[in-house]
Amino acid sequence: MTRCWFCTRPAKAATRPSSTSTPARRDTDEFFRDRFYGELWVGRRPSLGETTAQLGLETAHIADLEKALAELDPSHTRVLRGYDQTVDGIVGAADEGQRDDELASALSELRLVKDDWEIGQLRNAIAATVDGFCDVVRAMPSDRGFSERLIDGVFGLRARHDGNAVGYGNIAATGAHATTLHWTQNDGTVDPKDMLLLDAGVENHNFYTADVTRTMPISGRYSDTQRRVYDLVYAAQQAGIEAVKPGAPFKAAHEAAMKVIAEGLEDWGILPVSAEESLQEDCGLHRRWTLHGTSHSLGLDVHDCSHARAEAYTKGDLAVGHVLTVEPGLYFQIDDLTVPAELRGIGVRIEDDILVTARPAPRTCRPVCRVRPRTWRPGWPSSEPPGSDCRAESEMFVTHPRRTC
Ligand SMILES: [Mn+2]
Repeated sequence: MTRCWFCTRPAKAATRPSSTSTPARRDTDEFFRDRFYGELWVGRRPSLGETTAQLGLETAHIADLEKALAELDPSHTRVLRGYDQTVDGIVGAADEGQRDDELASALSELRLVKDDWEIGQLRNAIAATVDGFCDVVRAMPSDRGFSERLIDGVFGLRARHDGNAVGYGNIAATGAHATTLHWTQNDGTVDPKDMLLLDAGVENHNFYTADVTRTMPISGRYSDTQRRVYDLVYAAQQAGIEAVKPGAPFKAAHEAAMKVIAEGLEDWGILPVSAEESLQEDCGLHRRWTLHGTSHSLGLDVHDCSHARAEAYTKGDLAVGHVLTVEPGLYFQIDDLTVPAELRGIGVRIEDDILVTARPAPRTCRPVCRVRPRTWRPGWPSSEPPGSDCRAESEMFVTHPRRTC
């Protein structure tokens, strides 16, 4: 990384000449002795001049940063805080931070609608992610124990090879680990009779990330109980995706998915009240087993646009170009005595990345992966992908089969 800083300033103040020097080259001590930035240690890096040309922004040596920031008038400066402690510390916040909050919100809201280039980037990240899921299925033995690290590592290899890195820490959760929402330790021993919940996304070379989750049987075949939970979450996700359309509230997918979940739990005799009552704002007993929201914006960050004002995002309406996840889940903790013993320790989440389009777009309707595990058994994949019912007011980047991965 070049040691430069960027700052927008009124044009009249932008008098500092662009430096085209290469201060870290061989004629400096930095070249030889700086193990963080010296080129002898870390290799060639762009000069300030090269960086200025590449970005179209004025740059300066980082040694000048403190003085330049100290000269700024906080009442005429806004800082996107939380990214650089030095900048945060030197530039005071005016108006109790309100001006900075406005900047953060504005930047987030600019990212809500993705343009064609960004959509291409997300498709690129998702395609690599699909390949990563297939890699994992290919690598998993289905007839003996192995470590979750295998899953973590195989997906990580795809992410590093096809993209920049993983967009967030892989969640490679097997068995009861799947009931831990952010199981990133990934150090368990896999029992082939369990399911794998894999929540992972490749961050591509331009830093756009996918966010996909599949819950699949390690052996290639669900038990009846695993299938029952999977099918309910799948139905909830389909209902959520169907609710995604321009002009619909952002929360529509969540509400549609939760209705399916609550009704399913009522049918199973688990919910202590009716689904209708549970779905009331002041009740929500089903949330004991759903734990999280159904959707978030996706883009450069896995939780993109997180500083957008609620009225523009979570309490706003969907628009063409929004990209969001739809990812309901059901989690029965291993020690949850309020559910039948057979459900305890089962966690299922299914997640896809959805682009809001003006007209119904044909969904791809293909599994994330249809490869055989290393020890193939009949029943994998266990059903064909859905056919005629595959249209919605949204475009699925990634779809899945009814019951496999
Ligand atoms: Mn997600």
